[in-house]
This record gives sequence, C-alpha cells and structure tokens, in this order.
Amino acid sequence: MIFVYSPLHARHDGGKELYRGEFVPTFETPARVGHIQAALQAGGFEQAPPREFPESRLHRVHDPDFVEFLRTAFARWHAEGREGCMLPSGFPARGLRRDRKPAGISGSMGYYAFDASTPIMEGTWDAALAAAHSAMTAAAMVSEGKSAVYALCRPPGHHASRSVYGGYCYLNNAALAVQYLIDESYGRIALLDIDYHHGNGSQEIFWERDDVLFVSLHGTPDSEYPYFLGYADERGAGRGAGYTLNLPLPLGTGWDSYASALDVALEAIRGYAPDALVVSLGVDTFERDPISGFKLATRHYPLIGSRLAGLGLPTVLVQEGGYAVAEIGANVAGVLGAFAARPA
Ligand code: Q9C
Ligand code: ZN
Repeated sequence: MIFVYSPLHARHDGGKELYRGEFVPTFETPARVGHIQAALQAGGFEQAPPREFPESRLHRVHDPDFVEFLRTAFARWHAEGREGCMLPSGFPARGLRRDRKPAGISGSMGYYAFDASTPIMEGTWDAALAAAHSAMTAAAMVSEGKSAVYALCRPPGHHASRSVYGGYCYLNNAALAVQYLIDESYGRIALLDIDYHHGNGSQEIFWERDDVLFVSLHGTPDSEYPYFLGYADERGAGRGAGYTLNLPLPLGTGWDSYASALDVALEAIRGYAPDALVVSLGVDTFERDPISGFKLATRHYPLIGSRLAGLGLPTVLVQEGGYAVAEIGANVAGVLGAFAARPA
C-alpha cells in the first residue's frame, strides 16, 4: 500500500492548549508522524509525496472566507506585534451575536474557532494545506485505480467543519477526500470515523447529503470531547435524513463491545452499498492514550484492519488522532498491515 507523506507537517509545532485549567504543550505533536512513518517503512509500505491542488478544491468543502482566515491569520497576529501561538479567548455562545464577524484578529479567532485547544502558529497553514493535499492525493490515486491508499495527515481534520476549526483540526482532510472522490469518479461514499472523538466537522459537512453516509464510533459526548455533537439521535436532515449514524460508547469500552459496535457500523455501510470508503483513522481508542477512555490494545488494531478490508471497497484511509506517541506507529501499522493483506 502507498502512504502519502509531507515533511511540511513539522512546521506546525510549539502550540499550547487549554487542558484542565492550564496551558500545556498540545498532545498533538510532530513526533507522532515520525513514529508512524518509521513503522510503515519497516512494514514495506511505499511513500509518495502529496500533489498540488488549486484552492477551489478546498472551497468544495470549506467557506472561502474561512480558508482565507486560516491562510492569513498568523500574519495578521504578527503584524500586531504578537509572537507565539494564537488561541481564542471568547466565543459567540447563546445570547451573543454570531451574525457579524469582528474586524480584529481576536474576535475573528473566536468567530471561527470552537475551542481553545487548537493553536495557530507561523507554520500551521503550510502544514494544514499539506495534510489536505495528502488526503486529496490519496483520493486521486484511488480514483485512478489503486485499491487503497493511506494519507499520513497532520494536523488531523475531522473536527473542522465548513467554517469552524477546533480539536487540533483546521481543514477537514477526510471530507476533502470524500468530495474529491465524488467530483472525479464515484456516486456514493461511506465515511467511517473510528477516531475516539466524534467527527463533528465531518458530520456537519455531510449532514444534508444523501451521497455520503457518515458513520462514527466514539466516546460518548456526555463526558467526552467535543461534548456538543455525536449523540445517537443525530440522523441527518433534509435529503440527508437517515444518512448519519452515531454509535457513542461509554468510557472504558474494551474490544468486545467495540467490535460489536464496529460490526453495526459495517452492516450500515454494506446496506448503503457505497462505491468507495473513506476512513477517518484515529488510534486514540488505545488503552494508554493520554486524553481518551477506551481500552483497545495493540493486538486489536489488525482486527480492525481486517474488518475494514472485508467491505471490499476502494478505500482512502486518513490519519486523525492518536496521542500515545510511543505506540502510535504499531497501532496504525497494525490496521494498515492487516488491511493490505486482503485479497486484491
Ligand atoms: N479532556 C483529535 O483526536 N482536547 N482531536 C480535549 C479532553 C481536544 C482531539 C480535552 C481533543 C481533540 C483529532
Ligand atoms: Zn480523536
């Protein structure tokens, strides 16, 4: 299997996040990528660089004003004489106006962000764009006939919606891959999100669409980030009614209940009979993940890979979360190695 990799991810570094009342270095670090890359190289995977795409591809999923904000945010901050990382300090919650975007950089950040764990640094745009290009490159390779390609995206993407960033995510890499597949080759896509956290951005982007089935397995938002989306009663709207399926699971979920929920997700995908599959592949479901609460072990990741391969669909896999840095390579390579072992 080919994996798409860009060294530009490393330009997104040095950020802080608000965690339990303190500002700490983000759990989402450049070291994550080195471990995944090393494990894939050791496993005989073939590395390819991302291609370039016009900005109009981003606008298929994101609001042009939002893209412009992300591209220029750090320069605006810097022009005001500020250094370090950018984090918002106020949001338009209930009772405040969200019909106008404040002109200044601080208000703009609060307008476009939904949390204080997603810093913007000098190199954030270059890294986020390279991740988006990596996901679209994987989609292009699959539309051109490869059976499965993995995009080693960093920063991740599934929390980013049409015009909101958060949860370490800026551009929605998986949604861009889905849209690319639809625009180039396929009628219907299943987007399966197995990151520990609900993919609120992906859900919102495809909420009213019947050409994309969004299915997500995640820690219950009653206690887990992103808290305000990802409940089982969210099923889509308009033409998209019935094309969103959330399977929230309790804290402490181990392999047996996880595997049953995964089987429900895979049955829903089979019922939809899509032309291709995109997987938002987070491995923050791991038992020693520092910010998550499931109990999967390294030996379970190949079982996930085999189940995904059992769908027999052209597949784009996109890296999302996973913060147990020492084990992230083995866990990702576990999924991909078992997936790649499927009969061609
Ligand atoms: N106590 C992804 O995995 N902070 N994003 C949560 C929990 C943000 C996770 C704090 C977690 C974002 C792509
Ligand atoms: Zn996550």
